[in-house]
Amino acid sequence: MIDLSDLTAVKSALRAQRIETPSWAFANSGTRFKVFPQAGVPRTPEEKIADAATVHRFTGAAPSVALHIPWDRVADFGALTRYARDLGVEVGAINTNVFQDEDYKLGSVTNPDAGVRRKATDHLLEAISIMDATGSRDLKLWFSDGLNYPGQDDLRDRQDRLAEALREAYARLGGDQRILLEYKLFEPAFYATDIPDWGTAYAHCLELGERATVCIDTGHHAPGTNIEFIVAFLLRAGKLGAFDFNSRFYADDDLMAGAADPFQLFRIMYEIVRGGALDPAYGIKFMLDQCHNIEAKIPAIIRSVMNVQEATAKALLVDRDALRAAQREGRVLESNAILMDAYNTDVRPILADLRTEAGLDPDPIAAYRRSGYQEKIVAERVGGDQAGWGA
Ligand code: LRH
Ligand code: MN
Ligand code: MN
Repeated sequence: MIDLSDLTAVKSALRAQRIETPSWAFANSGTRFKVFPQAGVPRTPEEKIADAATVHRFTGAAPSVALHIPWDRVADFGALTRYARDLGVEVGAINTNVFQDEDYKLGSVTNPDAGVRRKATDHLLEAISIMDATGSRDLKLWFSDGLNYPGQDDLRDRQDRLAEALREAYARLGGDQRILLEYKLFEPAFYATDIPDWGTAYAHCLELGERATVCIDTGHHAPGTNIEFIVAFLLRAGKLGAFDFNSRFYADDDLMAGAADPFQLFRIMYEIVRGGALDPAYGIKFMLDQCHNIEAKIPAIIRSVMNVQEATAKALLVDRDALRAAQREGRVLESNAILMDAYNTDVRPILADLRTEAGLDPDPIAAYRRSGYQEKIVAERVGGDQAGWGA
């Protein structure tokens, strides 16, 4: 059993934890078969930010919101940043979108056509200008680029084109800005993706330099992939920059973080704790990247934040000294039991206490339901926005 008599260190680590919400998760989304519109969803970037601020108001743990360009393009990003701050949140990572334009049918930065590559690279540079205006530190890059058929294009040339575009974006970074490079096994391309895995992302980040690190989207792997191994490896190499948390059963399902496999989320967070990377000062961005197609969006995002907190609390409870000793002595069953003891501890009372101590309601979802916010947005917002897909 875990000793819960002194939770000072665990609580202070949890208090410092920050989880970034994605603007697009507040908007309508769907599969390629159907978008089920919900009443009260945001129609503008400002309304998405207001919803993100609401999640922060009830959780106290989500003080920034990632934007996706062009979905969140506005005329004045300085004004949008001030608007966010007035509501108590910061603008977080700027996500690029080079996957929704006719021109990108055969790829964006890896397209065989130099003109298309120029257009895609210019979008990356534009995103950095938006970071200048919003004070965002992170440029998050995901490319849908890839091939459907063997022979369709030259696999190796595409890597050269990718490296060239990344170099140009990297050279444009200023101050403490950095690139977070995301990978994804497949989809929309089915035969070959230009950044299919962490190894490819890592190799490109190494070429770029120290301000380029890898973003792990938990839904972007083959079934059964040991994601905590990737976390441990990248942390050791100083190349883990961010997470896009979500759950998957089969593909890039984008379900609530911690819903499909809370044990996996715990194992990931254990490697984070083990690597000393939980402290916001370490610089890892813990983001959500989800789509709530059939469930109510704001409570689903609150739930996801809570699930990440619970996995983290369990990871913090692992008796690391005992674990190290058992591991060194090769006591296999005991090592495993030490980890499982932490995982099997009910940490919800700890988090409830923490919220109460912070002046929050111990049950954020119930508090949200009671707040009347949902009724207010349903009444005020007519004709909600679509995040971008399924259109
Ligand atoms: C790609 C992805 C990437 C995008 C987001 C909307 O599947 O995970 O992070 O920017 O979805
Ligand atoms: Mn993602
Ligand atoms: Mn994804």
